[in-house]
Amino acid sequence: MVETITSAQSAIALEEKYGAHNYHPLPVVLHKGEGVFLWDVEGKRYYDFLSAYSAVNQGHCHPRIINAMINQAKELTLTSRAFYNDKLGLAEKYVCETFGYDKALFMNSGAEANETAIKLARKWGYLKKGIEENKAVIVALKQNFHGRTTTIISASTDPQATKNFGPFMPGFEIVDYDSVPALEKALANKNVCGLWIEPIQGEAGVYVPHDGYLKAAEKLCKQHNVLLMMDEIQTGIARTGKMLASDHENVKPDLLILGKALSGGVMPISVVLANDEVMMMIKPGQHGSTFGGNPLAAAVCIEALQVVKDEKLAENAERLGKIFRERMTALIKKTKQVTLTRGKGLLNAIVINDTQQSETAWNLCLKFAENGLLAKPTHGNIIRLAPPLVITEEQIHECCDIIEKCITTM
Ligand code: IF1
Repeated sequence: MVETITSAQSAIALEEKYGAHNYHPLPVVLHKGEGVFLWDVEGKRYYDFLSAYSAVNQGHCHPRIINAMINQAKELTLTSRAFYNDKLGLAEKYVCETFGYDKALFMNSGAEANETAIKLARKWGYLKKGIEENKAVIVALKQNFHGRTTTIISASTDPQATKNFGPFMPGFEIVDYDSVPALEKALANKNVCGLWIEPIQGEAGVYVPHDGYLKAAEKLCKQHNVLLMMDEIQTGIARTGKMLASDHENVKPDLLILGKALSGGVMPISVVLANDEVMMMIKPGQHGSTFGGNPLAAAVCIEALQVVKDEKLAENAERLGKIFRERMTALIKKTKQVTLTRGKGLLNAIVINDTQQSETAWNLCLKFAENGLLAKPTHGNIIRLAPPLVITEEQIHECCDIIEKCITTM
């Protein structure tokens, strides 16, 4: 007989005993999700202000996405890429037309998509830019987060991500985020094949660069014949108020890296988009994945993106994001507990008046949970607030009331 979980305590105890301790979750055991809401095993309802790290922009268990998944699952789920299937081409065409690129390469996790972009940039660097073998350099930014593979963490500046996981992959140069002079200097090196950027640094604490930074990066890349590799895994798919965060500055990356909400959170789907000059560098047998581009993912991806367009989620994020930040700005005037709010669209953070090492943000998140709202600190004093994009104006105000009440009575 299959065991079932009857209490929050027993669920937590099971994970503690049998699961690796690679996370420190809030003590909430979730059982069900619908739209902006989650329910725990005791039936308590919460507003979700994490959205599975922006993977469920379309809301939990969106009926259209779930239906697309079920219908495809009944037909065919996986063939491998040893054969063609009748869904992959449709998804490739759909994402190419949506984002304006010649070709798409589907993978699964965000980390894999970044790995794919690194390989593409290097291959292009050797074959097109004429970089000497094994000398290619990718420029990355301080406090970046691109995933957790050994190559990706080789570009990380966070000791949590790197300590005792060496030796590391060579070929990365790390420069200051949001500094154009730093890019000018780094990209002048003739061995640089790619500049690897998050348009807003999520894990670092929702750092929004100054207006014009991405445009300047794009211009410098063109000037120095360097590929602009944009990691929009967290910022893409309407989260920041446009389909892509790059759209705010009319920037068109050479390599566009997407994941998370590309599936609406129902399965891992990621993709790298590029034009032929870059994508055609990879020949049969040189890159791939058993699950990448499977027909189930293809069907889900098309529906997940169509929902974003049909429900105008970018417009909703843009409009409600403004209201949200206005409310937080008003809160800052009322209390000394919050010092700053920043973000774009519905990717926002508040900074608590305390040190990075403090537990204030954690304790505040516990209080949010008690009051029916789920969020998670990114650092000791920063809380990321990112609800599903299907949230309504009335709900945003209700959530701001909860946040305000918790903070002012802290
Ligand atoms: C975890 C943060 C979010 C990402 C960007 C690639 C990936 C991510 C810009 C890798 C993943 C996640 C993973 C999650 C925590 C999380 C996160 F707190 F670290 F910053 F979203 F806010 N590029 N972000 O944000 O994608 O391989 O995970 O599919 O626990 O690691 P993945």
